[in-house]
Amino acid sequence: MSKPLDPTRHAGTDLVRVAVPACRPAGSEDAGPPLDGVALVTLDRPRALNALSFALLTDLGRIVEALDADPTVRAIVITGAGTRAFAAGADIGELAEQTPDSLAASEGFRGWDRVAASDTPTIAAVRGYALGGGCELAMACDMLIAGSDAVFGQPEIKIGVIPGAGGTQRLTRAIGEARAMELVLTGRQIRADEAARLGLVTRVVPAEETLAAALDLAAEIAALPVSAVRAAKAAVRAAAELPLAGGIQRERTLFQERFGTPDQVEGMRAFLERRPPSWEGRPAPPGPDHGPRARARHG
Ligand code: CO8
Repeated sequence: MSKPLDPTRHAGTDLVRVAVPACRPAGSEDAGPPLDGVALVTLDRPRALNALSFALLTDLGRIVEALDADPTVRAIVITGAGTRAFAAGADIGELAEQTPDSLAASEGFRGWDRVAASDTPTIAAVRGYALGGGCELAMACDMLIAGSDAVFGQPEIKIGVIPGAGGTQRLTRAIGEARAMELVLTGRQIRADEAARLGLVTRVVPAEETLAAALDLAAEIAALPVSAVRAAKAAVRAAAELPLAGGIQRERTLFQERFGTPDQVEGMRAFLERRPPSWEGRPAPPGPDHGPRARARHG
């Protein structure tokens, strides 16, 4: 059994580690100070290639829920311990014991669902295998940074089942029906470069830079006004969930709702006054090189 999560301290468990604020990995070119607003969640069963046991999935769901409710957390990176795998799928030893009824009653699916439901932006940092439920977890994140050693696939067909945590739906939306059909019906694994060509990943980076690249992306997002980031995420997500007219209407509503918010008022005023913005709940960043105008002026 894993240790219970202390949501007030984001303590993590034996199976899912948490760091808030996250630090760039030791040995990175620029390790630097902790990354304000960035949480790092690490699936921690490296000897089983971070296979997603029911206990791990329960911990993951609770941890992401607690992070998502914490206003100081503005971006979440999810990765796997070690270099061999993000996660090689749901735990097949446990799955082998299941029945239709036990799965229908299972809380396990909540792990994936909670990540997908997060209002806080999520980024998967994938090295090695992201297979089955591992690929589905990476796809449940908003962005996906792949190391050059990453391998993706939905191999469930080879063990007599099908993807069961969103794979048939998210893969199809990400890469199109014909390509998803081939991968799901054959269980073929694809390497990072092919995944990038198909549009499954945000970016491929050298393997050893994967986590740092994901954390840097998270820090870039965490520096922006959180209310606008959440609205932007909701609008992009609507594209996958609504027909075009409904999605455009959702975007329009979210856009209009920005007006009169402290971040909209401050962001536009700061632009016009040629000074760095001071986002809600946070002090203005030091120095003259902040804000869209400053950036434009300094190239
Ligand atoms: N489950 C449990 N244990 C695993 C898993 C897994 N998915 N994957 C790897 N392991 C374990 C191995 O059993 C092995 O343990 P041990 O050393 O104790 O024998 C250890 O990890 C290392 O694995 P290998 O020795 O197999 O390493 P290789 O380098 O030879 O192979 C592979 C690596 C190719 C990744 C191989 O391990 C493999 O094919 N793994 C299974 C991949 C797979 O089929 N994944 C899909 C699982 S089904 C699924 O994800 C459904 C999701 C929806 C479920 C919803 C439930 C609520």
